[in-house]
Amino acid sequence: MELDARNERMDSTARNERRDATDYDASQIQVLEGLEPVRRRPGMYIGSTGPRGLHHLVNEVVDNSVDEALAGYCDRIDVVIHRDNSVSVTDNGRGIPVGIHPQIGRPAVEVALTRLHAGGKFQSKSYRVSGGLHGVGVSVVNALSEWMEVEVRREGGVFRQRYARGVPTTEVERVGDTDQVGTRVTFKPDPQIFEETEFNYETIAQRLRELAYLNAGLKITLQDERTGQSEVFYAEGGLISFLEFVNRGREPVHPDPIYVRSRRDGTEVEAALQWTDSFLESVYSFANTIRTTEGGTHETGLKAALTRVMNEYVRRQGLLKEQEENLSGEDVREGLTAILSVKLPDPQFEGQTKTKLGNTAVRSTVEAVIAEALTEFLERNGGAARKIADKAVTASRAREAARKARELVRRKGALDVASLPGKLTDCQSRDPHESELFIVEGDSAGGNAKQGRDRAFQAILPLSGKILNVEKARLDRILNHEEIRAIITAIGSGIGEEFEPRRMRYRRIIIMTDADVDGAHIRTLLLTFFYRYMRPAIEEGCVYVAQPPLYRIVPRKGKREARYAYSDAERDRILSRLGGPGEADITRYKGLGEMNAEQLWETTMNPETRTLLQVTLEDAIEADRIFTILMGEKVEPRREFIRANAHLVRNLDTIA
Ligand code: 0RA
Repeated sequence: MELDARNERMDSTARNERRDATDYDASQIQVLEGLEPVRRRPGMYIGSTGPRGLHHLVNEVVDNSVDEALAGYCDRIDVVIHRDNSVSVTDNGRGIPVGIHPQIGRPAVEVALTRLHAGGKFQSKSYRVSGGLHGVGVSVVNALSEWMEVEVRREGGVFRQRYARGVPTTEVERVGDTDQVGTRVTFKPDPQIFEETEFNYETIAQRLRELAYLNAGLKITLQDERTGQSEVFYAEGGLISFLEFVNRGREPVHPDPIYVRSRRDGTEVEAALQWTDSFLESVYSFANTIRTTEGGTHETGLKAALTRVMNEYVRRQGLLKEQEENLSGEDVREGLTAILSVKLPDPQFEGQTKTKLGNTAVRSTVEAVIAEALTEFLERNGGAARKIADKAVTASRAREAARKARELVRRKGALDVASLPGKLTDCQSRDPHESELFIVEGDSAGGNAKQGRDRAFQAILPLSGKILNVEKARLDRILNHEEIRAIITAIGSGIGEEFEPRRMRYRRIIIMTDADVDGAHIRTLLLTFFYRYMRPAIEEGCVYVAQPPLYRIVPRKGKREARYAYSDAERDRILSRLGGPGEADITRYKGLGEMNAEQLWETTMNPETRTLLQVTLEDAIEADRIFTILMGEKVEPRREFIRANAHLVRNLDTIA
């Protein structure tokens, strides 16, 4: 959508300026009060004023356009990040109504953008996304923006209104004619509110990609005017494309995914399923395009259907012995990748993070749809059915073996704190909240860390052997691996479904590896282990990556006090401050072992001076996919990935 005529735009700007100064009346003061609470307590509405909250503004505006798409009126959304970090979201929906709101006596678009929760009252309610952090309305974004501009095309006209920090600075003005329809919202986040106002391309791209998968046929574009980067997100295959994206790097057990899309009792159920040779399950569910991380009734329905239908199948085929127990849900889901998306009126979001679907009726609806689709698939695809069933039966028997192995290990006390691994040098404190565990690559670096540490609260666990790739091993093998067992025992809070964050002996677990390829590999293996078997530790922000310096720089003149650089850019900055490269001696650290104990403490371990990267799961799907690509069996995608993302950890993490 282009602006219709340039001189029209200039005219209206001139008019607006006059109005800014004079046209304030009582109703606008009231509007201001309407959004005051949002500016006073932004966290209540958008979660935080950090990077997450900042990006939430974009999601919020985009969600409104997606609602228009869900209602069937819009098939295109264009997102532009401008040079000044303002963002435009343009859709070709019906356009926010501009007529006078009968109760309030102001144009509806103004009401929607300046009153709290006003948005939801207008738009066709049936599919309004109304849970979690989403659905708070564009007015919240308006309140938290230095300025906002809305441009509506409908009823033959182009209408525009501008705002500053949620307060209109112009009337809703008709600025041109058009035969198009749609809405464009442009906003610039308020630096008075946000710690940082710079948008991250990848963060925005990930959500838009996900939205395109969840809305087959919806075309979303992203353009970054700061860098010239741009992308088109469009998935004709919808969830099947999504599944293929997640499963890249995994070896499917059967070639064609199981796909169903069905509308029943007012709920649309869409699912794509495929088993792979992985030992892990990846189930991703969504309700009205919101990721339901905590699951809920739709996910329960899916799982119930899978377990029931697969048990019926293996019994009918005689694949389980009479006396053998039924397959458990976990057995059936081993290696399964499933994407489930439901769309329903009035979704109820519950749970700690409001990402658990609560609508009771959805459970049986989803169960029925999935059971029917899976039964039909198994009947029609004998070969695939047999492979899926064999995998579940093998999983069931292996799980029984793992249970016995775990029991044996437990009976021997190998996972108890009482039998702390000999290699662990523990700290004096018993208070997890002040205790830190450094997992250190190599015995020599481990030795330095032991000498350099503050024994009051820092424990050291050196790793000498190789770390098992947990992506390729079942639990029984993982539990028999010495290095992994040392980690489990030292942390002391169990693993997998029995993991209890409250029993963790350290609330900070710090991975400290060399800044080379081997170090990166060990770090990825460790992160994979935490991700797969101690995920709550990551979710609760307890896992960190240490940042040893890359360079030691000693000036040739003056006091010759050493400086440390953690990146090439920092090295160059320090050098230019010292007067150029000839003015200092530079050492490049290839490994932790090259630092002495004192240097290690000063640069990497001392809480006063160190930098830690906190590992977060901003986007579990992306993390899952990346872990699989990096750790899985398929070599081709791995190469491709490493080429595309040279600095991998930073892609998974946000900086603390
Ligand atoms: C209220 C009513 C109608 C559409 C919208 C709101 C609407 C809101 C947004 C926000 C971003 N894009 C949007 N597109 C539409 C429907 C009014 C009618 O019946 O024409």
